Amino acid sequence: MFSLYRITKAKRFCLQICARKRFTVALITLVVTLIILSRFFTPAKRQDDNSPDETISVLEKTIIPRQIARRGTEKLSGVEPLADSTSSKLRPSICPAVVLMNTSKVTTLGRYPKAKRFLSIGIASVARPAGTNYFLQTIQSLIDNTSDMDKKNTYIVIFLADIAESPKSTAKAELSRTFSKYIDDGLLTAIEAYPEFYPPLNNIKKKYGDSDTRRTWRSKENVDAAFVMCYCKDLSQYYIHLEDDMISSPSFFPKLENFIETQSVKPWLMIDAAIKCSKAKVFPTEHVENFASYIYVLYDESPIDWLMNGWRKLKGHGEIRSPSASLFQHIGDQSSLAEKGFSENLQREPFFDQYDQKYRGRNPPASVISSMSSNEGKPQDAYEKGSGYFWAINPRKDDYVLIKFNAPTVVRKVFIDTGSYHSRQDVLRSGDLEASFESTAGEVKPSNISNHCGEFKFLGAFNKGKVESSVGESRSVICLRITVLQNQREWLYIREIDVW
Ligand SMILES: *[C@@H]1O[C@H](CO)[C@@H](O)[C@H](O)[C@H]1NC(C)=O
Ligand SMILES: *[C@@H]1O[C@H](CO)[C@@H](O)[C@H](O)[C@H]1NC(C)=O
Ligand SMILES: CC(=O)N[C@H]1CO[C@H](CO)[C@@H](O)[C@@H]1O
Repeated sequence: MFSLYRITKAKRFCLQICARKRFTVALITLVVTLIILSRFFTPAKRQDDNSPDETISVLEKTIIPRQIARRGTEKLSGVEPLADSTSSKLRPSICPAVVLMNTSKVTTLGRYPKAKRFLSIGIASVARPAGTNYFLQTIQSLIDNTSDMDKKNTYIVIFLADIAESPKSTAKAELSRTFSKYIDDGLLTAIEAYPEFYPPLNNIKKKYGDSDTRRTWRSKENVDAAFVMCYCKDLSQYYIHLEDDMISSPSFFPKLENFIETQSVKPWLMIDAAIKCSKAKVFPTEHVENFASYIYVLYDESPIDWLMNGWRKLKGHGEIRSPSASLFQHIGDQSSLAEKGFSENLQREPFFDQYDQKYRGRNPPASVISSMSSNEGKPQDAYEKGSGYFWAINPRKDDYVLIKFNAPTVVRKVFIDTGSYHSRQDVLRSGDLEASFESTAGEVKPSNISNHCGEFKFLGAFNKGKVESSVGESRSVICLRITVLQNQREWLYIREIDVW
């Protein structure tokens, strides 16, 4: 009885406790739900003060302009109308409305493009100390190294990002004087921002031991990048974010096109068209607006290259993808940040893709074979148009790569480059380039390396993994041969065989 009473009491006690527990859980759930719902139904509080959440208020302010922007783009003309690629999924964005970008306040030289192209190149430029500038050279090189056909599929947008008026006027005068034809053609556009776009740039929080001026400089660089990205986000399929002190590789457009086509891992967020200095990033434009918003929000946290790599990692695309040689080379020795001063040979690309015979189609038809076995690629790949290469295992003395022309051909010059970003050490340490010629009598002496090339004559020795040789013979060449002169521990990455 006693025990029964005890049990019943205990049970009742438990019931009370449990009921109270259940009530508490229900109450907490209700409160949490209410809090969550209230977030949706009450207007978010404005934050006009300098609270750390300033960026959120910026986002709120820009969602509305974005909706206007969308309406503004509905009636575009052109073959392929410009359209907001993410219009079905509204995401917070810091990008100003297209209607605003398409005013003389922002588009100050040239015009806001009408039709979508393959590529847009965005360059943010600020004046450097002592009047040094590189952007004219950068634009000149982009123009010179793009074929007329590819020019019709490209936009170059230069953002004059100084706050002060006078450097912008000087830059505009120089651009008009040098490139008026391309501005009129719609290839080149110069843009400017308006002060409201910029969050506070002074008293940036202390970090990394950077000086005040450096913190301001790197923070502004992030906002500058966001602005030009916003401008370009709807202009093309792919976007390159380029610094204002770079030159391009010859035929960089088809090279880039080829590199994009051959991406084996899809989708991708960002690829590096130059490695050493994070100064030429390529994005599919559907990611550009998100990326611009991301660097804008974190503008005072880190330098732009850290943010770029951070984004890649956060998105689970940590792997850096790059062509085996850079398509852009850094030329600026004088930073726009005065305290960085002048630095000689800073951040030069060790593997800059300086040649383009493959892309210009001179490499005459030939079959390419090798005595070495392959880690990746075939010997032919290093010779054919495209970003292919031949990565050979264990080069030994007397190993060779043999190029036999389908028909004997007069050769003016040969260039061969070995090594790459993917295998920096794998250059030909010791090797010769040779050629065999059609003899005047027409007879061909067979040599040991079959294929009936005839006797070989020395053209040049490899130096730092490269050889360039003018042939200087009027006789037609039957074969070219790369011969390995010494065993080497490193493998051999043959990236480029160009024949003029
Ligand atoms: C930009 O403005 C011009 C002139 O007002 C107009 O003709 C053009 O359609 C506009 N372009 C876009 C993309 O809004
Ligand atoms: C051809 O090969 C043989 C044996 O493999 C060698 O003794 C000879 O020197 C080679 N001749 C030439 C021209 O390389
Ligand atoms: C092949 C070609 O046109 N190359 C040009 C690339 O750009 C540089 C800089 O403007 C020129 O010097 C090259 O001639």
